[in-house]
Amino acid sequence: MRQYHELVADTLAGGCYKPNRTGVDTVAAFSHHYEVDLAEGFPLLTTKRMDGYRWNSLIHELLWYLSGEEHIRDLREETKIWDAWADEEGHLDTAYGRFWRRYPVPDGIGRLPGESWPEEGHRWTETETAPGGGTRQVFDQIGYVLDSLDENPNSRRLVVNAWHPANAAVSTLPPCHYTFVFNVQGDRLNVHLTQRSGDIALGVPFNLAAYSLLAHAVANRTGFEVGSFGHTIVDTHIYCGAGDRGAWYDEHLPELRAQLEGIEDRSEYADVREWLEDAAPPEPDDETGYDHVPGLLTQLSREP
Ligand code: UFP
Repeated sequence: MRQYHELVADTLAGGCYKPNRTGVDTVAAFSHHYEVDLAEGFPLLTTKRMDGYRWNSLIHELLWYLSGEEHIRDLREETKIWDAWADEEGHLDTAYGRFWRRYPVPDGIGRLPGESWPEEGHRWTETETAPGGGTRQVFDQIGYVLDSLDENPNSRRLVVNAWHPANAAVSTLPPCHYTFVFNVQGDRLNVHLTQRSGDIALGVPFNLAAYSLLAHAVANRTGFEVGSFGHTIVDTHIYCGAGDRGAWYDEHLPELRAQLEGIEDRSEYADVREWLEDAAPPEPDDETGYDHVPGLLTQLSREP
């Protein structure tokens, strides 16, 4: 897929070296946007394996989000992708689906003290029992979007937000793909996803496929033609260090190199291909672990 290969190429050509919390260093770049017209075909990468267990995981993860569950007891019957982030009982503090379907709302939010929550707000709110006892009010963002697409499809407020600052501040993995917007143009339903952090080799291929699938599902349910998927990624990165997670990450560069082989117009990517052909996963220095930095920067500073 041209847009994905451009993302790889732009990050490698324009990115800079960036250590991060994982201990495996990245080549990272700031703010990339692309669009895919879903009416022309489904954006499942063919240059990377996305079938079998991987596709099954993607579907069940999306269904789990839509269920609004805050535990993975059912999900882990199907896929292990969230196991590492959950406790023995299956609870985890990353809360995509929970916030999609049950975003916490203090009673009377947005109102002055003493004023009541407007009647129409109750359509999508529910009172549920909080884990520690007592009750809390929650808001179903997906329900709101589906109803609005029926009743007011030209709305520019069809936002679903998975980011809760207080949760994000303490979560072991705050949402990467943290907000998305539905947008109708004519009879086409478009979806735009904003992602704060995108692991190009591992995460992004699944993120773009999952939201494209969601676009199809919502278009199907609401009677629109499927439109485009737009994706903005703030920190795009490729892991290339040989840190404590070792050989697993060393596969990213060779794998992306293989994927770029598939690009049709090779002239556009000549320098990136050259870079990739030369690049080897950097070895960590005994003392600092970062002795590959100068070499990496020299390679990255080549004029395009
Ligand atoms: N990541 C993705 N997509 C996801 C997901 C994680 O690319 O759907 F859950 C990657 C991005 C980053 C890491 O490399 O996982 C999260 O680390 P951080 O929170 O430090 O950005």
